[in-house]
Amino acid sequence: MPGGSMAWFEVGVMRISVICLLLGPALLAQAPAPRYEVNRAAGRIVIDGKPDEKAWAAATPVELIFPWEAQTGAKQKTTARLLWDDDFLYVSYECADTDIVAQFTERDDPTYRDDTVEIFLNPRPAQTGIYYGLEMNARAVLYDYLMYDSRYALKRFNMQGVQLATFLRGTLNARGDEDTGWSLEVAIPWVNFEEMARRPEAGTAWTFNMARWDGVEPNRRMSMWVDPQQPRANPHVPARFGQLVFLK
Ligand SMILES: [Ca+2]
Ligand SMILES: [Ca+2]
Repeated sequence: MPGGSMAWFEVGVMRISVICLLLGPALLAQAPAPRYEVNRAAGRIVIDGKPDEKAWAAATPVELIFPWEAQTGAKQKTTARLLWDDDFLYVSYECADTDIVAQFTERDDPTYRDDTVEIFLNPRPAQTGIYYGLEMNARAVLYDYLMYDSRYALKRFNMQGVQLATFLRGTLNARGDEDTGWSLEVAIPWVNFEEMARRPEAGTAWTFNMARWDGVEPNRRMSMWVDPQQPRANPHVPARFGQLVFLK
């Protein structure tokens, strides 16, 4: 039958594709997931964009990496730190930046087009279908959402009681001069996660990743805590999140 071999060929290709789809996540899962051990905040943290309180000294700094060499934006350093207490998860970012640019001003605007830092939190790592996203620009504007199936950012979900501030060492949106950088502090109340998980206790493990979008089109660059191993910039790979382990 003339069509027979073609049909067999197509089925064969389909089988190979299915095998690749099945094996892909398994192969990725073999790479050890990085682990961030988050310490308790020993003292009060004032959310003013400057992570200079004594408590921050106890937080382990991590530097974001640049997974996508094809991007043309400058490779500017970002250092992130996390802490927790009974009420909040605290995250700070320190961003070296020679040109601070951020246009969006309203909640849930697409802040990822600005100079922005991001965190993705999965409080129930046994599943990867849904997680929380916060994308915060240099003006301290929050785009928060529930990410469903790595495809649908349900932005009408609004977190309650988030405290967020930035501090700029430079001039916002003035393109002719040279800036030094900006920093951000955010405090996220645990109540926002209560439909998916209890408040963490010592030993609890969530998963998460962090990212930064930097630069102005056409020269932009995304940096990440954990490389999501994607051909193009895409942080929405919850199977590639690292561990967030809460310490006493
Ligand atoms: Ca502070
Ligand atoms: Ca929202």
